Amino acid sequence: MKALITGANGQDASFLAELLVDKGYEVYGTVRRNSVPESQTSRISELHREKKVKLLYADLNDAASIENVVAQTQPDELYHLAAQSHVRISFELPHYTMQTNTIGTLNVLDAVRKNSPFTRIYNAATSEMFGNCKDSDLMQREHTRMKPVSPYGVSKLAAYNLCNNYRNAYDMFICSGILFNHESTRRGINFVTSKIVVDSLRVKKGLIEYVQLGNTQAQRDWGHAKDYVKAIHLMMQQEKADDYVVATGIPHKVQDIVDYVFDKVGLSKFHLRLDEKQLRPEELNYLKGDASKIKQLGWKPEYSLERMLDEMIEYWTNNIERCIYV
Ligand code: G4F
Repeated sequence: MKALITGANGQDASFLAELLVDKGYEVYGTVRRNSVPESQTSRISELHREKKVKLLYADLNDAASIENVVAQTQPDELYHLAAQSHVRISFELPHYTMQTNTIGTLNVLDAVRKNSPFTRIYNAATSEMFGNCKDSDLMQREHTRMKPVSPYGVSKLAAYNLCNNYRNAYDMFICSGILFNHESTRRGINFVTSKIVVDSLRVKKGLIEYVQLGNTQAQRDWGHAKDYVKAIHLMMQQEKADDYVVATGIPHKVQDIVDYVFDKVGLSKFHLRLDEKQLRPEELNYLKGDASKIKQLGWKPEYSLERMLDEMIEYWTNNIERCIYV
């Protein structure tokens, strides 16, 4: 089996590449040119060095480059994970976010349709598409109404709709995973879980005075990226393409993460400050996903939130010096 992963250096892509290599796949991945080349491969350097993942330059905003990699590799499975994935930054870069996430996905769909129509496609959709909609039991599932509250969410919903349209119109195999928040030691440090862990350790070391956050009352359904890439692979092995929610079903406040990490690291509530810059013009307040559909295929998450946070605290305790300020 041959797989192509767009955005090979992302958190999910790096775990997925490891999973696919373990399963005996020939794995290709796209990377964008970066003036700091080590940033292009930081999360997959080992797989790259050992030539277990072959890297190709491509950019979602350059349709010809996407077409080239699809035509060149003709993969059995294409995992489309590349995106501008930061919600708050999407308010600062709305055009770029729409272009990359929506038109970029269209570029992938067209490249496959024209050059490799039997390739199965996975599309990285997201719980951010729901916005503040929920069902009467306060959960989100595949058919919950979607009304996003960020340019990121809008861009992903448009891409999701394009995927469903291409699946029906051209009889293509396209699955979307509606993934709720998922973290790990490889999570970027400008996402809230990593930021809380890293900045708490910096406070403890006397490098900064406070952990500065935006809205700590928002609730998210956090899982582990390693568990979620197994769900991604599983949905791609089904006879029929479909869309699946991937979540734990357990919501927590951002404040709960702060309390847990502060307790573990040994900080008090006086080390937390509000950073107004981190408040979003419109906020998604509450996420709680119902993953019954993917669970019927045999998926279940293995990590608890606490185990994941412990893993992140341990990793960053040992690697804090390597962490660049953002
Ligand atoms: O960690 P976050 O930035 O994740 P967010 O916005 O929920 O998005 C992540 O999950 C989505 C799935 O639902 C993905 F589609 C998306 O690509 C991304 O992976 O923020 C989580 C919560 C938000 O409510 C935010 O307002 O934490 C709150 N928050 C409070 N202070 C903060 C901060 N978020 C960040 N990044 N930085 C803060 O200082």
